[in-house]
Amino acid sequence: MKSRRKKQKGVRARDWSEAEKYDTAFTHDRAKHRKAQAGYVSIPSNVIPPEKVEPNGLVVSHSGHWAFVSIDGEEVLCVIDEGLGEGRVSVLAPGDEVQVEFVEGQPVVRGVAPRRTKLSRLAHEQARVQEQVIAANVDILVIVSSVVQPRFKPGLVDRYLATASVGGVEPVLALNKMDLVEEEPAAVAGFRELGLRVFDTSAVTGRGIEELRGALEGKLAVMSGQSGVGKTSLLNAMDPSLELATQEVSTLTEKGKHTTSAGRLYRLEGDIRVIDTPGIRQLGLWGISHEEIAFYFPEIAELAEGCRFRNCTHIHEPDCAVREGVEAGKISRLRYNSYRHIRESLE
Ligand SMILES: Nc1nc2c(ncn2[C@@H]2O[C@H](COP(=O)(O)OP(=O)(O)OP(=O)(O)O)[C@@H](O)[C@H]2O)c(=O)[nH]1
Ligand SMILES: [Mg+2]
Ligand SMILES: [Zn+2]
Repeated sequence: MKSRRKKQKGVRARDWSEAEKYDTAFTHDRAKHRKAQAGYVSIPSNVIPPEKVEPNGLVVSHSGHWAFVSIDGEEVLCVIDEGLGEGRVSVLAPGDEVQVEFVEGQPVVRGVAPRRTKLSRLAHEQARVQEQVIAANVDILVIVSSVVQPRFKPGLVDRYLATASVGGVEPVLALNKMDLVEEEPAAVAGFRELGLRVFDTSAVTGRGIEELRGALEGKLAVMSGQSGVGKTSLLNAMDPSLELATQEVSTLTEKGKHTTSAGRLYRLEGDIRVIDTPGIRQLGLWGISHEEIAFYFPEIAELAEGCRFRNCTHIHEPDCAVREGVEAGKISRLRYNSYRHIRESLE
């Protein structure tokens, strides 16, 4: 008779510690013996819903079915319950607070607590558009940009600012490789005027490193930016004992080589916790519609109250206070162009 039971969801965990036991005591049990030979034990799925999660661990890093979770100060390699996230590629993010259960000695991530804040982007994974959470429960987003090699991209900073705002994270800008130029790029003044805290840094000379450390003290932060801008180098500069791998940018294309391959949480000297992340090529916005994007440009939202039409897009309508503001120099043209680009990309 065919079994009517639905195939049970579970996790397949490699359990080498048990292998010896199976080999000796259970050789008569053929099924168990086969499993032991394959090196797997099967653990049934038992997901805990977010609101019921009582966290006992903090996700340090993860990949596929595995996660390193900090439990009582110790890093434990856990399997992730297959029922979590239902087919989503990224179920966890560094900084997630999770509940880990021990099933016959095997640690299993059973549930993820609701996130207080997050840094998310739109990702194309498994032929679907999905939310990719880069970091969870972070207080500060350090937008890392180099002034040259690779060159400064104000439009990318605008995308980060909107992303930080949606996720409830405070953004700061680390303007790195300042040892290679005389002056800040012109666009930076506009960001300062918007109230963004800017740190001129150099991982080579140590400029601005103490100030950046000061801003991160007692907090959980995430470093994000293009490849090669010096995210990992800044971590090394803040705590030389980390000795993390970095790599020079291509002299030909001035692009980074995607050295950091997975997000990972580090504890630095002096009560600082920072998540280093892989360099991004693009930052697709998640959780913002084209109608809403103006609200994430505070200076545009402010002037928009004076537009003739309530649903003014600030692109072609008559009596648009925003476009008048651009003409009058009250809104930076760079920011306005960014607004238009992002709006178009969301339509
Ligand atoms: N001159 C100069 N070079 C720097 C500075 N910071 C980093 N670099 C160099 O830039 C290159 C890239 O640095 P990484 O720290 O690997 O860059 P990353 O942002 O972590 O790159 P991914 O891991 O690929 O995302 C390395 O050769 C660093 O030595 C700086 O302040 N000044
Ligand atoms: Mg790196
Ligand atoms: Zn308008």
